Amino acid sequence: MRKVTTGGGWPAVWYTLRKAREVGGLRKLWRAMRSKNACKTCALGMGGQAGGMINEQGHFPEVCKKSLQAMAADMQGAIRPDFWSTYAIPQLQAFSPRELESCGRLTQPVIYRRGDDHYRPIGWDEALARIADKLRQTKPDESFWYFSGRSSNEAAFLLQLFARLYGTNNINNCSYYCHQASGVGLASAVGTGTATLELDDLDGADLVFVIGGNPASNHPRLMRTLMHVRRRGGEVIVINPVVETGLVNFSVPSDPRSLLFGSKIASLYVQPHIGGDLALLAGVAKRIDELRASDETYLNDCCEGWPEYAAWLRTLVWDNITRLSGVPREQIETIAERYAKAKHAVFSWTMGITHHAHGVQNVQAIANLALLRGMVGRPHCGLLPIRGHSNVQGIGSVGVSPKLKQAIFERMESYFQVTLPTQSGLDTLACLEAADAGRLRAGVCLGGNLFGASPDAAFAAGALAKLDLLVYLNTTLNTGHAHGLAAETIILPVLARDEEPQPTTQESMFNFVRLSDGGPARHEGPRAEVAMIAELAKRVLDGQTPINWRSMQDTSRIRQAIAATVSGFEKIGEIDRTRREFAIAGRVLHQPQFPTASGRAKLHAHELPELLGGDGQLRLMTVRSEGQFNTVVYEEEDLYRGQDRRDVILLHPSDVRRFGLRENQRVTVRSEAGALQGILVRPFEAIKPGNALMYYPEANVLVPRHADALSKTPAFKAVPVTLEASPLDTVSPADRKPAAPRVDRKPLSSC
Ligand SMILES: Nc1nc2c(c(=O)[nH]1)N[C@H]1C(S)=C(S)[C@@H](COP(=O)(O)OP(=O)(O)OC[C@H]3O[C@@H](n4cnc5c(=O)[nH]c(N)nc54)[C@H](O)[C@@H]3O)O[C@H]1N2
Ligand SMILES: Nc1nc2c(c(=O)[nH]1)N[C@H]1C(S)=C(S)[C@@H](COP(=O)(O)OP(=O)(O)OC[C@H]3O[C@@H](n4cnc5c(=O)[nH]c(N)nc54)[C@H](O)[C@@H]3O)O[C@H]1N2
Ligand SMILES: [Mo]
Repeated sequence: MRKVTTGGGWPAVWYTLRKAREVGGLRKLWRAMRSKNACKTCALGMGGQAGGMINEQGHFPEVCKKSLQAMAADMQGAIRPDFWSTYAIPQLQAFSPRELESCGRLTQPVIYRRGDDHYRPIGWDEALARIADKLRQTKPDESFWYFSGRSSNEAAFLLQLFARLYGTNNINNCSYYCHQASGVGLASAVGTGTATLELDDLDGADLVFVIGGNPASNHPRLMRTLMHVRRRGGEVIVINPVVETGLVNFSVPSDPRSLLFGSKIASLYVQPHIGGDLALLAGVAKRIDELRASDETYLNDCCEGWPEYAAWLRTLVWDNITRLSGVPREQIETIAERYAKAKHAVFSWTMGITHHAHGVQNVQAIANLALLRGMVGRPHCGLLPIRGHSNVQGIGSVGVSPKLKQAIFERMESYFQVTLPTQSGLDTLACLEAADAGRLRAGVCLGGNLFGASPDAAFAAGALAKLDLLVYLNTTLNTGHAHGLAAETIILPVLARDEEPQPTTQESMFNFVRLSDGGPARHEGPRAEVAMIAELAKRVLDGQTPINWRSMQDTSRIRQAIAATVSGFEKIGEIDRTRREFAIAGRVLHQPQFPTASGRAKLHAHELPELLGGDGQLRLMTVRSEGQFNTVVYEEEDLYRGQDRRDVILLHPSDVRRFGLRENQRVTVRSEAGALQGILVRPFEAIKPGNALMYYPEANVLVPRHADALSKTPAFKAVPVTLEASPLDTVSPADRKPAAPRVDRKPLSSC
């Protein structure tokens, strides 16, 4: 398959038309996309009167393939009632992630009990009664509560409240697999865990760093902003071991000039080794110091640790920096020179930075570099973790975390007149480890795919299998429902955001709270998340707390509680009346006064880590393709990297030769955690030699459970692997298409 040379553009437009046909016409899709609901995909915060197509500055329309995919997925027909008796568990396990997603919408509660061959539909009353009974028989600290980032602030607040009053702090969200290192790193450096700037600030930036991310594919709407930085004569410096097509050239569909002629994005593209960022960022900082381009007044007045940090920079040896980063000294000097000239620099990053055993240190190193030139605490510059799920930030803000902030804890106790548990709670990976050790009995998952998202897939399946009860609240089927099976597993079907009967709210990565109106249900059967959570809480805790759980089915009642207990969210209490979306108070830093104990920012010196992998090994990153959203795969091909299927490993041609391999030869990829057989070797010029790329979630078989000690985020992007020729050898061209469904498929859903 040929690799495209530009991201976005006409393929994105044709794709819109194709998706529209699949869901019953352009008008239907357009109407769905225009409903006033925050966009379901990334956390850029699209919303407003024309729904997922207007950003916080009112730019419209922004076509994004991802939001269309997510919308079309929710507009699918219902899974047919005979699906459950037709497909036994081993057949569900044989479905690919894409096949599971395209089975259709979940509309009935279903139950699987160990020893059965199939899931079986059950009534709502029976499902909720069984869950409530089991929870009442379980010691609270033998349960865990996992949240994905798609649900509303209201559902998240209510479920964490229920779990705490039930008696546990084992409450966590997908952030522990995502941006936790950003939260921890930012808090240690500047005192806040979120972006220090707002969307408007980007309009004045003359240099944007894009580090360890592929926004052309994962945050397409950011591309318009990057295009404008270049049009203004500014710079975009990309740091990534892979030259991602869309970061070189992108056609912004809503901009006629860009759509026709394409837009240059990166003005400088730097390729470190996987895990080489810490050395690279330290090298840039060292050069800034050598050039005397640091802002001494700011560093002395507004920061702590400058003398120690400066002394450390001066001890660093260039040979070490270039060896550990994989970037030549001249290129590091070029980055520093361009940064030295910038007046307003923004530093953005994503998973290439956080998915490492030194993820927090990576984030601190980015903050160091920004602080060095006084780029935090002024308009038009700052630190910008580019978030993943559309409401992952909001879910964290309203209390989904093992430890509540002290202020929220106290206000929740006094507002609800309750006593909250104080024992320490477990992060996401720790929950799986506790389950594996037999210390947990029950789990509740609000959305997401805990099995598919976790490292070491064999371990994750084994850990979940040790539970007595696992409850999933989901919209569609995913690999977790097939492989993450407890002795009793119950799936409860939920309404998507734009089908909710009441308004809900979400928070963007720019700390902006959006209002979603909801809309008519597309299917009979799924229930609103809040209604279901309130009902379950009533069944488990009725009479034991002063809370009237039935009244908590009302989302405006929950918003009153959030307004009273979560600082910065006061305005959410009036949003039903005012309909005014708002920026959360106290987050954006336009003055160099930091919410740390001393009021100053802090610089951190680090030990530079050795590159992973010895002789005969490659460093493997596990990433997203252009056609997937996390564990949900919409298309097998990856247009931007020129791949027609997902069971591939991408290597630099020099590594293909070095290991004596051939294109399309099948290999076994082996790591400390496991092995994947029959993987096709694909030469890929765009990757830095010594490094390799595979697609998540399939590659989670290979990812060990090594996590960053400070943030508990697994090192999904740094897995040493070896390759062995596979007995299956080379694939014939006819076999190059994605594997045909391995089960006899009847029509799965009815529209
Ligand atoms: N289409 C689509 N959009 C999405 C998602 C999706 O799955 N599909 N997921 C959403 C979510 S939850 C998230 S968190 C974001 C994820 O957004 P990204 O972080 O952009 O996604 P990844 O595919 O994990 O890609 C990470 C990038 O990091 C680079 N990289 C890998 N290792 C390193 C390294 O050591 N150093 C550096 N500098 N770079 C490295 C890879 O080459 C790749 O370009 O996207 C969100 N948006
Ligand atoms: N190897 C490797 N592993 C990774 C990563 C990686 O880059 N490499 N990335 C990590 C990252 S960044 C993340 S964020 C995690 C993702 O982890 P999760 O958030 O746990 O997983 P998703 O695949 O986003 O969850 C998809 C499911 O969400 C459900 N869903 C969709 N909309 C709704 C809704 O409105 N309500 C409810 N209740 N359910 C809904 C659907 O049923 C769908 O199947 O994976 C992590 N795992
Ligand atoms: Mo994420």
